[in-house]
Amino acid sequence: MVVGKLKRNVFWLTVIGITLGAWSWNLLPLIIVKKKLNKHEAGFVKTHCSTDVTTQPQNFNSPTFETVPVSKTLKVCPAISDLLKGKLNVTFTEKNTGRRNWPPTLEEIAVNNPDLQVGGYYPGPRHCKPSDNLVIIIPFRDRDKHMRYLLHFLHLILQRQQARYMIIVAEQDNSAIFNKGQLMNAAFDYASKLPGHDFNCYFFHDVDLISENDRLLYRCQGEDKVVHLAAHIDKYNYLFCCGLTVGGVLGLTKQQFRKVNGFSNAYYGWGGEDDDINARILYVGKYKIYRPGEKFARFRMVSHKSDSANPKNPQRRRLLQNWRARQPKDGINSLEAKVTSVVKHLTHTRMLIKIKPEPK
Ligand code: UD2
Ligand code: MN
Repeated sequence: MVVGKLKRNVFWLTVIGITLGAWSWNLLPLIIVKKKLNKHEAGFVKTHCSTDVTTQPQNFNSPTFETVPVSKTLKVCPAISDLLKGKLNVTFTEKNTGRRNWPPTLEEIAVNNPDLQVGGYYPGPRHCKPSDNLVIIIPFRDRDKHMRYLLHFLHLILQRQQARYMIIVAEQDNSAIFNKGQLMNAAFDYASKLPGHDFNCYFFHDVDLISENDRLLYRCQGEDKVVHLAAHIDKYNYLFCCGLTVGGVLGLTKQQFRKVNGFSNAYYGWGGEDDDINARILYVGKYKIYRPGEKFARFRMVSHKSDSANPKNPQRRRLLQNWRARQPKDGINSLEAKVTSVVKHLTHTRMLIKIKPEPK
């Protein structure tokens, strides 16, 4: 009797055990997927609704970020895309365009670029695999018109170049003196950690510079060279002179930017930060600087006055003198700027960044 009861109990316990086991086994993949999703979302849903006047309608700010996996079977895109047009008609004068409004609005730019995904992300052409995974970082405050000119031209250029890319506008969130280095570093930090992407090439891009030729490629050139594109600008009669170093449009791989410790955070106001990173590139990274020839590398600068909150930095020469002593501990490893919001428009990711106040 007792033995029979024991056998029955063992039987039922086994049945319950197997049922529970199978149930949790079925649930397991679901639990894992959910965990991944949460992790994935956490990277993107820092997004807040924007109060910015240039904000697009809410549906453009969807909190999800669709990353389209690039098929492994695709061939790498040709080194020179056959979609390139060459010289472009870059104009800032409305009457030269035959349009009613110039520059276009963000909504119009989005409509002109139907393959963009939220955050200003373009996954690359459908039929080939781009060689780089590119991020364009634009330091910004109070230059709305310039930004729309740039976004209008740059999206079209990059898509014809068959790049896979994302555009980030790194906007200073306070009225303190402008600090371009901190904005660049904060945007690099954000982009280089975005889940689902492995951005390997970063172009730091003044908002007011437009390439006049789409044959000038936004592409990194390996680990031993950094790329300086903006050596010939209409404002300076296309002469590479007058103390220009690596300002304007500068491209580094992720590894190169980390090696030099990014930009210095110490330059408040106009000037110096470009010369400082120039020294880091040459003497810490020991990289060469690749400057494509003037045939293609020509830029127009939207004319602008100096910004009242970006006065010439009186400390810039003194700071530059001791760049080497600061470099190991002043850069992406010591960044104290705070990202206050990230808003994903169709045309770009807009980061608002509170920079560290200038030490007294
Ligand atoms: C030169 C450099 C630039 C930078 C600067 C000194 C070139 C071609 N450019 O530009 O890279 O080193 O000198 O700091 O060598 N900005 C705003 N709002 C502001 C102030 C600046 O958005 O209120 C951004 C914007 O992206 C602008 C950039 O910072 O294009 C550089 O400032 P700039 O255009 O006033 O300086 P510029 O033309 O002398
Ligand atoms: Mn400028």
